[in-house]
Formats: sequence, C-alpha cells, structure tokens
Amino acid sequence: MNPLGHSRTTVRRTHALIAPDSHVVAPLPGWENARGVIHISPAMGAGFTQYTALLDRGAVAGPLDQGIERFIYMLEGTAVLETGDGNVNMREGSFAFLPAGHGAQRFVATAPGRVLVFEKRFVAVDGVEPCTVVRGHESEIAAAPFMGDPDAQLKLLLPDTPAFDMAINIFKYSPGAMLPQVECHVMEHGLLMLQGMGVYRLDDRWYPVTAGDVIWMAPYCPQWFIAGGKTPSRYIYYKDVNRSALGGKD
Ligand code: UGY
Ligand code: MN
Repeated sequence: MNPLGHSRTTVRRTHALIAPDSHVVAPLPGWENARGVIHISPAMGAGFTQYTALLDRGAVAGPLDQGIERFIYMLEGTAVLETGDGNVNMREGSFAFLPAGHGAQRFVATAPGRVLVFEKRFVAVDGVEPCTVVRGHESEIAAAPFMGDPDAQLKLLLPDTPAFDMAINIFKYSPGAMLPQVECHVMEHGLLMLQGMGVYRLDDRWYPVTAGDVIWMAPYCPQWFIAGGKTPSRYIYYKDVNRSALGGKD
C-alpha cells in the first residue's frame, strides 16, 4: 500500500528512473511459466527493450521475433541453456547473447529465479559477419579501469567488434568514485543498479539511486554518476554500438 502516492519513479522524454515500487507484473508473450516487468520499450521512445522475467521452475524463454537479438543475464536462480553444441548451466552472474536468426537455443529454468533481458533489432552491415552466440559468467571477464581510474572498473561482457551492435557492460565503483565527465552521446542506455547506491545525473536533474532501480537514457541525455555508501556500487547497462549514426541500410 502507498497511501500518499509517493515514488521516485519518473518518466521523461530524455530519461526515466523506474523504482521497484512501481513495477507491474504482467504475462510475457511467448514465455512459459514466467511473468515479467517491461521496464524500457519503444512505447517510451527507446530503441530497445529491457525487462525482468520472473521464472517458475521449468519456465521456458519465448522464441525470438524475426531479426531480434537477445541478451540474458541471470539475477537469481539456475537455468540450462540448450544449444546446438551442448547444454550450458547458468547461475547468478551467468549471461548469454543470442544473435538474431539463431532459433536453436532453448532457455529453461531449473529453479525459480529472475533474469534481466535486453532485446533489440539487429542492424546488419554489408561485409561484416553477423555476431555469434556468446555465453559466460561475469566472474570470467577481466575488469579494466575506466579512463585510467582504478576506482571505476568496467567489464565488457560482449566482444567490441563490428559484428556486435549491442554492448552490455558492468561498472563497479568504489564509494566516492564517479564518471569522469558528464557524458552526452548518441548511444542509448538501459541500466539496472545491481548493488550499492549513488546519485545519477540525468539531463538537468540529480536522482538518488539504489539497487533494483532501472534507468533509461535516451540519445544525448547528459549523464553522470557518483557512488555513495560504504560499499562498492555496481550497475549493468546496455548501449547500442558500432553502427552509423545515420541508421542501418533498408
Ligand atoms: O559506456 C558508457 O557510455 C558509460 N560510461 N555510460 C554510463 O555509465 N552512463
Ligand atoms: Mn554513457
């Protein structure tokens, strides 16, 4: 119950902050034994979707629509990703990227859990091999200091090559660490705070944020973050990358 109608949730033209208290769970079309919360979608002006799927044991991910690629990150629970060349066990921190047109995979929950999903329409480029299936665990990915700051460590979960038009990264900040500049760029972001807290500047507003919050940043939304609290803060985020700002071919 929220008798006074307060929430930190706000949805604007250039950005959105969605706090967990405003989540509305609904059926996920195509998924079995799962429901979900669509946090970010074209309905708010975004060029991708970000959602959380809430899985019962035995839940099966829905099929990918034609031309759509999907990134899955396990927040909680266990699952098996069945691929053409064997089964992969997934647990908290495991991830998988399923390229467009790869119908062969089946994702099945082996325990109740939650997964974070990003989807976008793949933009093909003449002469560039399309991206491949990528899977792994975040603990296997080496972190690098962001712009030379050892207190802001960045992991790239996907290869940064022309084949991939989506990046999914995990940022880990020591308390007090910050983005070194107010970024303003053509790329969009969808973000989930995994751990800790801080203050996010979005456009001309400053928001306190904490674990569980989702943020959408439209192209050119000025953005900056400073980590607070006494423990590290972490967030995972989506970014469209490696494509012409003039759009794909038609
Ligand atoms: O990759 C990025 O653009 C990243 N530095 N942005 C962000 O964390 N808001
Ligand atoms: Mn950015």
